[in-house]
Amino acid sequence: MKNLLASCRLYGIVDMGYTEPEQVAARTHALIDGGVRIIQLRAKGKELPLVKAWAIEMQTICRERGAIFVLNDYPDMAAEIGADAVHVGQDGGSLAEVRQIVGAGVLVGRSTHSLEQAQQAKREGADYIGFGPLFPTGTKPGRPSIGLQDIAAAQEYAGDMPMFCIGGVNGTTLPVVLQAGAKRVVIVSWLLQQADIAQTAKSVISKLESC
Ligand code: TZP
Repeated sequence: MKNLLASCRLYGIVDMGYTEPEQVAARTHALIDGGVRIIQLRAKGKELPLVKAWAIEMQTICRERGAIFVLNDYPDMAAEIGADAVHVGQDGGSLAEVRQIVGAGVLVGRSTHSLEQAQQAKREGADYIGFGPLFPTGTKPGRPSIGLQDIAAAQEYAGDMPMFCIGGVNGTTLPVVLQAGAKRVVIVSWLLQQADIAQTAKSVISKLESC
């Protein structure tokens, strides 16, 4: 699983703020068709039985098709349904506590919003980090953007811990994000709003792999 994670350049999120329940499976398939091999369910503010049902749906597809399924926020549920990975925010407790809940075989990712937080997550042994939001984004309203200036330093500190730049990444901003030193990105709203998610993901991955 760690080798597969290391090979991932584009991280996809099925965000239920942009996705109807009946689109969960099709969007998971479309991301995988487009070459995305790490896919998160993000279902902020949704009822837990619904989150669990979507998580099982996505985990089943990801397992069949060789992608990593990440559940955002709920380590207990991640353990219960056998998710490949869990992603926690800065308020999600220590990574040691999260690992205690999910067990050794489950990848643990952490959101970071500064160079210091990225360094802390690496010291805590995160399997990967998100780094951002680089730009203001409606997907995380109210969260101040951190800009591009710390990407290179964070990337260097991260070493072989995959670091995914996130927040306002789209077809227009991708070139400057890459110029700033990003190697991996998460794209949420822009990707989900494309008419052809798979084709768009393919084109983003080819840009990421050519730099
Ligand atoms: N964490 C930092 S920014 C963000 C999250 C979950 C949202 C990114 O969404 P988008 O739509 O790609 O800007």
